[in-house]
Amino acid sequence: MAAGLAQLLEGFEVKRFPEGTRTAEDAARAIGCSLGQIVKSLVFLAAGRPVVALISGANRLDPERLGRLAGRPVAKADAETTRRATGFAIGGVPPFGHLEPLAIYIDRDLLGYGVVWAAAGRPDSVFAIAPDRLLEISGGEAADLKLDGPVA
Ligand code: 5CA
Repeated sequence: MAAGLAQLLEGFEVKRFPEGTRTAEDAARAIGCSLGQIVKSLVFLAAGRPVVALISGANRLDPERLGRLAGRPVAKADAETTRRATGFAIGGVPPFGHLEPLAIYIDRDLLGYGVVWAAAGRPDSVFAIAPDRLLEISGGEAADLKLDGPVA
């Protein structure tokens, strides 16, 4: 685990599942929580700059909405760009503790849960966090980001 992330995760319980938590579905199954409680940490290039969208596992990101907030055009980052910007491989990208400080946007639906689960830097590790702490530590902006969500 990267030094920065390890420090940020002090005090949080990191759970490791040998069966893997690479996708939101894998993570929800391993943890035994709802898909909506999984935090997908998706890296996009918005106006050429890497940004992170934290999206509920039950939702899909609407690139149009992200573009309005972060700048257009919006394109999904490939594996190499994701690693270069965050320091982590797809499937293990955490919601904070990235290599460079990145703008972070948080799906408002995540705020409706008492606790959510996010990747802890590896494709087999997750940690639980209250959504208000996720907002605080990530410095992210809560927004309507899901496809077919309420009109902003
Ligand atoms: N550990 C889990 C849940 S905590 C996790 O990291 N889920 S995730 O959704 O944040 O990461 C998987 C996501 O990476 C997929 O939803 C997909 O959007 C993206 N992804 C998977 N493969 C690729 C790829 N080849 N290029 C770009 N993005 C990809």
